[in-house]
Amino acid sequence: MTSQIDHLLNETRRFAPSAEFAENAVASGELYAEAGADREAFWGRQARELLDWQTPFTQVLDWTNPPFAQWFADGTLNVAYNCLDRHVAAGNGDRVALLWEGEPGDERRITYAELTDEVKRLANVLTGLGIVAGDRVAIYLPMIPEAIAAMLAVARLGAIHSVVFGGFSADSLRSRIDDAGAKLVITADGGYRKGKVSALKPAVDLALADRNGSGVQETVEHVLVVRRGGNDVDWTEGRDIWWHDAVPAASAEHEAEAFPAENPLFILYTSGTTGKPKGILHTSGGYLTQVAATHRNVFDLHPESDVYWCTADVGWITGHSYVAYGPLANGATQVLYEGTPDSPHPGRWWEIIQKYGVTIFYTAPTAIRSFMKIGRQVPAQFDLTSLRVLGSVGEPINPEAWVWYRSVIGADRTPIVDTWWQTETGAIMISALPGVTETKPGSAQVPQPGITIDVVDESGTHVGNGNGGLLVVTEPWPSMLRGIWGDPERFVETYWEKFADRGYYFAGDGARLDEDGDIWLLGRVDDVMNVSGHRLSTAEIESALVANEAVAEAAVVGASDETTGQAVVAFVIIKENYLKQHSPEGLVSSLRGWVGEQIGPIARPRDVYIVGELPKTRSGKIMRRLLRDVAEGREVGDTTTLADTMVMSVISAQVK
Ligand code: 7RM
Repeated sequence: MTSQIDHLLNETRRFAPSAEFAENAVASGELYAEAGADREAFWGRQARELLDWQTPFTQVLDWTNPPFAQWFADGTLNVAYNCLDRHVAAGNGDRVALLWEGEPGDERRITYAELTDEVKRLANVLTGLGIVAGDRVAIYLPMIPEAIAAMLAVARLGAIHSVVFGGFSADSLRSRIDDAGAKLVITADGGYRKGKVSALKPAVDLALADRNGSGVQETVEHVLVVRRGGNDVDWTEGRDIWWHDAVPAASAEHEAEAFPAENPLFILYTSGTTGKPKGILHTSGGYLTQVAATHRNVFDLHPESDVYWCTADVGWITGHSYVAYGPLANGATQVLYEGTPDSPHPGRWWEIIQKYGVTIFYTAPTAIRSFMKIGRQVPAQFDLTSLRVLGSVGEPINPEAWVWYRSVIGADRTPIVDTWWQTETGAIMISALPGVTETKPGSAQVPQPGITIDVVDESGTHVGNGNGGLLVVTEPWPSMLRGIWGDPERFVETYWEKFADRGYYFAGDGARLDEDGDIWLLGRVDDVMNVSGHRLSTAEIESALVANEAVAEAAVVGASDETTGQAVVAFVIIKENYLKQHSPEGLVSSLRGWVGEQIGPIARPRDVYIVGELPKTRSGKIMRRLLRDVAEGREVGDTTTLADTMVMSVISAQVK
């Protein structure tokens, strides 16, 4: 079998950084040369310059027991000290850390001095509740400042947090609490979502209770509850504690103890495509080094003047690395927003950018495409001229969405950084540097300085420019996952066995190197289609569909086919005005022809289904596996990780 993925779509637009941007950029092209000459020396310098170490490390990398890496192992540091106290000590205590905006429009501005004070008090509260280094604490909160404070207070004690996204059910919460053996849960009564209070505490109560023979949860001793929603909650005396009773009353004196660089920092569960969630484990010194370095270089952060906003929830890795740890380690000022993009009106995000003068904005392609669907007249009502860098993460961003983002949101002026990385990689691995790279819409571009990536065939051989294959990381990197919580065998098997003889990390994504060696992500390898022996990527056919003016969103899957092995089946959302003006039959046939013209006859979809929604995870990724079930006429599989579980029954009905 060949892993060559055929490439058919051609993109020729190019966007070079302006001379002015390049001149003031924090990262220059010299970083590549430095890292290329001596990778470990490069990371050693980053770790020393970006972080404060209590005990300096003497060895950068220990890779004597692969795939179990140790970075900066004999150094010690405190992660929370690096995100808080040292900025205050350096005279930046009055700098705003968090510009928080609640969904109803309430706001809080929290300086570095204030956040440090709050985290110290909370650390004292946690110590009083018996939390010590190595203990696990589950955090189940809305996007409020207390979520950040909770992560940092746990880190300050050398304990391990497991943030569970507030949209997850009591069952998901229970399995994550059980797997980690959490001793404490930090939650809220509720938070605001789409104009209403969405309760959280009742889900915690359910998760800890004896239900369906689960037995009462046994490791959790206390539940610390923030009042945010104002909704009524049940109370378990002796177990439950109000944050507002405990934290303000605690002492604000707390000295941060230093821990070894390899002290675990957090567990974050990823659902994966099948089976039980994996608890991805990250540690301290290497993780903080790479998130700080990439946050600074990729977003061209000037902490004294920039206002940064990453829209991810802290329940995802993007919220860990680029809301909590990266920005705070770098002393950035950032917006934190509680609610949904369209509440109470479709211009809410643009209003926030205008209000706070956001200069760096980082979001996901799925959000960009949903704004494209609404139309440019909404952002046009707001002043977005403060923006100077735009970022994308989470899925391949198709060239049409990339160009729309740059032109409508970025006024044809801002560089775009398309950042590829994973929960497992901890930090950005592939991206443009905005003052250096000439960008191509749809390409994630190049490995970050100090990161080594390749695209290989099934045997691990480099495919060469102009070819597609499997994305691998060829050398260990500072923020790499250190394991799967409680399951070292699954860690080795999932990521390292495929290319064991070469020692490569297998990311599970398909990618292509273009003629210049720039990287184009092609989607998950599991989603690649094989049509008459041609391996076609989901990303390319979806890009072609979205490039048609009638199409707002598209998902493509391979369905088994008697003659071609697999056939291309497309699910598309049509823009409203086109739906009114054209017959569905006409749209379907013109889209089949369109893909044939754009890419080639081999990619022409056998079926095109017009649907109202696509199945997405709560972090916005399309779940093609479920669409494949529909396309092959099977019963639809497990839908529990969907943001909206009704979507699949609607799609199944539409397809019939
Ligand atoms: C950060 C995050 C990881 C998977 C990854 C890819 C996909 C993420 C991009 C992307 C193309 C990108 N972590 N992915 N970023 N694909 N271009 N810029 O999303 O663990 O939740 O997902 O997401 O398939 O393997 S994650």
